[in-house]
Amino acid sequence: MQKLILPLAIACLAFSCSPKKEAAIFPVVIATWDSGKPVCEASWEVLSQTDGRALDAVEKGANSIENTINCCVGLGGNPDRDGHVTLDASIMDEQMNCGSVAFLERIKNPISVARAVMEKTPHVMLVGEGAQQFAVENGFTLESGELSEGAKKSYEKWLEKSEYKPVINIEQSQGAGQHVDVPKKLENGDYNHDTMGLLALDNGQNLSGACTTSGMGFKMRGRVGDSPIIGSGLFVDNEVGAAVATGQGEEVIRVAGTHLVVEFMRQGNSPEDACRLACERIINVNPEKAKTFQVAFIALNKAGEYGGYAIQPNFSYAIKKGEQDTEVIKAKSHYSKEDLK
Ligand code: SD4
Repeated sequence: MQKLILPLAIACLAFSCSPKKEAAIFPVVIATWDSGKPVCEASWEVLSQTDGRALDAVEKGANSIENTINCCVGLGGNPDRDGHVTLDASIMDEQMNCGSVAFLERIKNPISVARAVMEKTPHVMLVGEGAQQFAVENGFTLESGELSEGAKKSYEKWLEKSEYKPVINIEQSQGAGQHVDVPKKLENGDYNHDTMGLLALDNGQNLSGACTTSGMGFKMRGRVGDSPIIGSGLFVDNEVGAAVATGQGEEVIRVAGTHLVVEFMRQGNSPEDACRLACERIINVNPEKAKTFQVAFIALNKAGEYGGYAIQPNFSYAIKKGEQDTEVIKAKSHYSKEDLK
């Protein structure tokens, strides 16, 4: 018997036959939330070209939503508790090149600054003033910093409810004013997020990913979430697959969420199962607390298979491949609406 197995394995390696896997389907792009639909379509303009690169596709998709006014991505997003919009973004290509920016203010396209960090510096991450300075030096416009109409309104409402007053000499006031919680949910009952994460597999069968956000609305000034942290908000391993996260960033950071998803895929799990296992890892940290926040992952493997999974219901993601129209898929979740009643 053993005599047979070895030649079979060698033959399989030589002809790269893998009996369980179906032929890879590409190009394909997936993106978080319903708002991922137009984002997938923007990415498709690149991916549909024979030599369209996944990296260019995810940057284009991310730019397309950064250029619109919405609650949670780009300069139109909800501000921090002191009234400033601060942006986090990361990007990663098929060669493990990666770049990110965090706590970036007054720059419209953080994902493109993250790409510039990746391509023009020896570093992975730039933050705050330094990131802004780098952006301006590289031709990005310094915008006014004014809040969008929608953000102004939500901020004023939040101020009323939280009664938050920025404290100048915080050291002397022994932390007064710092006990205001970041709301897990917004006024309309939605979870306080809608980060755009997207993953693409191009015609050359290469993977890339991007993640861009204004983070949790009304966060503490200086707070950075998972989105710009490679291995937490985004991870791409061109041998295996890629994953991106959305939701309560702190919970994703503590388990290095997207790296975990990719490692679960490496162990042979489907993208959906890998996302589910990573959600379960987070839930196991504190099952009671996990009932109160949302975390969701989406993943795409080298064969073009994709999936998503969330802790709470109502997470969706968009997918575009081949000639098919972009589809929005409701992801499975650990908890159902009934569980939470
Ligand atoms: C954060 N993960 O800053 C981000 C927020 C988010 O959908 O996902 N929004 O924690």
